[in-house]
Amino acid sequence: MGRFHRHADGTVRDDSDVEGHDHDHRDVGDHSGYDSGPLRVEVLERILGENDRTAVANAEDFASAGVSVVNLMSSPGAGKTLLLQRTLERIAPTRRIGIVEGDIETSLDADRLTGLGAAVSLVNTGNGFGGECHLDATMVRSALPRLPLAELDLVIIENVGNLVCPAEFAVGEHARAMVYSVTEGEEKPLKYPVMFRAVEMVVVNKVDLLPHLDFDLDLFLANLADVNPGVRTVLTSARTGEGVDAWCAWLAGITAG
Ligand SMILES: Nc1nc2c(ncn2[C@@H]2O[C@H](COP(=O)(O)OP(=O)(O)O)[C@@H](O)[C@H]2O)c(=O)[nH]1
Ligand SMILES: [Mg+2]
Repeated sequence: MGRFHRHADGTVRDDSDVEGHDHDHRDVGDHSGYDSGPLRVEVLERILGENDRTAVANAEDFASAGVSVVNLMSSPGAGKTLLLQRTLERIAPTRRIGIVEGDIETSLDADRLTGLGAAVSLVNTGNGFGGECHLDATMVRSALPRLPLAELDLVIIENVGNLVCPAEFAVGEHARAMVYSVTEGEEKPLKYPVMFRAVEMVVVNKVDLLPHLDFDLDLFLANLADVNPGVRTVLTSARTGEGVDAWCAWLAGITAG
């Protein structure tokens, strides 16, 4: 697997129905600036085609287990793991939760999520997956035998921290969400539109820090609406717990259908 990524060229990619993709007309970006352009496009098409076939296999396994699956993405440090700790404290007593924890190296985050009532399966992309900056469908598939899938209600995938690459790989999930920290600035939806368009929910986290920042929340929300009109948002502080119930209510509405 090489480090090939589709470029943010303004096109919208909807992976919510991975079976509906037209594999023969994939948007693989403009590689004409490279001498190796045609080769790059061919390799990229094959990588993405293989990924989508595996994503369909994952989706079939999720369907037969009757489990809902959310792909949670963000920049490094936006607060995915702390939000998931708060989430498990609230919902693991009443729902059977599995976590796929994606990191390049270490079990640090998987360790933080262990002991909170969820089954946790770690994928280190540095261990056999070339140290990739995202989870693809094959990596998620490698994590599934370590989860009691048929006994679970909901699987949450904590993707590798990265604001670009994870959005480009469907993994068979039913919904996609991202955590965005108010420390990241107002303009990132405009600079990283592929990620912000790929999700149905943006968790705007670390709102406890707002009094100490010059972050313009209204401007951020306007930029977000420019690239993804109608996307759901919830304001949270994973530190104080503010807004986490609203996030959990959204999670409860995700169905495997
Ligand atoms: N003040 C504040 N800090 C937070 C919040 N959420 C996460 N953090 C901190 O941000 C850092 C990164 O959080 P982490 O959950 O590891 O982010 P991840 O890399 O997206 O999984 C840690 O020091 C967290 O304690 C929040 O809502 N408010
Ligand atoms: Mg984390």
